[in-house]
Amino acid sequence: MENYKVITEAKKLGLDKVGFCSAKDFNQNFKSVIAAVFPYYTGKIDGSNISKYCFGLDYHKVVSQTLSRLAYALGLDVFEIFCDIGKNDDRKIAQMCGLGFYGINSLIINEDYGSYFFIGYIFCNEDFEYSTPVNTVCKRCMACKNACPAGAVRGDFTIDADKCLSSVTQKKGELQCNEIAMIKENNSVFGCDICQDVCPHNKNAKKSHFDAFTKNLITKLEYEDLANLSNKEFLKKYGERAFAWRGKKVVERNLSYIKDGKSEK
Ligand code: B12
Ligand code: SF4
Ligand code: SF4
Repeated sequence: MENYKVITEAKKLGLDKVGFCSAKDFNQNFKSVIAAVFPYYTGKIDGSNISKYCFGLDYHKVVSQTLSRLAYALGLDVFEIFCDIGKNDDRKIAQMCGLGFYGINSLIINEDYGSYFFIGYIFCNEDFEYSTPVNTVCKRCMACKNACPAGAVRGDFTIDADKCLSSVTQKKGELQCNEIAMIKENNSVFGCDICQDVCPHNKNAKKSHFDAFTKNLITKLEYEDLANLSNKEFLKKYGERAFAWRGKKVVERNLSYIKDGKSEK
């Protein structure tokens, strides 16, 4: 299949950055990968206590619906769509597809959207002219390493996922004292954006043009929003949001730490 056919159909769906690589290193059952970026930045919002990637609708659904439409428009019959699931390394695929470079914060960054984008892709059996992988890296200013509240940014393009606040906020069960303190200090109900917010590549990041990520945003949660909801009601109210995927208990727990932290002051 000609690359331009994919590029043209992708543009109609709002996908302005797509790339192609061989599937050989990622999935033996397919020939090629078509990857795309899904920007989610909505501009500076004060007072939020959840991560930017959770402001809009759940990206897993948005990405898979958009890529399903693309696969349909291209007439693909055998294909598989991924975003954030499965054992594939999404960042490696994006880099191989020419969609961005590695940051010290371990994320993939590009000139247009900084690092505020999701990565989604289609495995298929078409032949393409493959993109040139991006072999540059970020500015290596180390602002992310210095700002990380968990000391999780190692400085070699990897992070210590166990320490990472984003991971802590998503963990089920009881948290350690230092983890609770980190949630309180950073007012983090779900996710963490610190190593992205300080990155110079994000200074002029373009805003998202996807309605799903720019309309009906939830940028802040209060303990009272959840307090009287049953699990079923929680899912009804927030089920389409990415912060809901670990269930009500995790979000409520984090909110309770923040609420307690405030009353102590
Ligand atoms: C597990 C996971 C997490 C874990 C661990 C993250 C991590 N960095 O490993 C936690 C919960 C902490 C997490 C947090 C976040 N995540 Co996450 N996460 C994933 C997931 C599901 C798997 C990642 C994984 O397997 N890591 C383990 C190994 C592979 O990572 P690693 O040790 O860092 O290895 C890298 C380096 O070795 C590097 N590398 C290897 N060789 C070389 C050579 C050179 C020269 C260089 C420069 C680099 C390099 O490449 C490897 C990755 O490609 C991916 C989706 C997927 N399936 O890929 C999303 C994904 C990485 N997450 C994503 C997002 C958005 C986030 C958050 C921003 C969300 C938030 N706001 O809270 C944070 C960011 C934290 C951070 N600084 O990384 C996006 C990133 C998009 C982007 N622009 O890069 C992804 C790709 C999901 C998606 N499809 O959009 N995440
Ligand atoms: S997401 Fe937060 S805790 Fe995790 S590496 Fe980045 S700054 Fe550190
Ligand atoms: S803050 Fe600096 S070191 Fe960290 S990813 Fe951005 S440019 Fe690289």
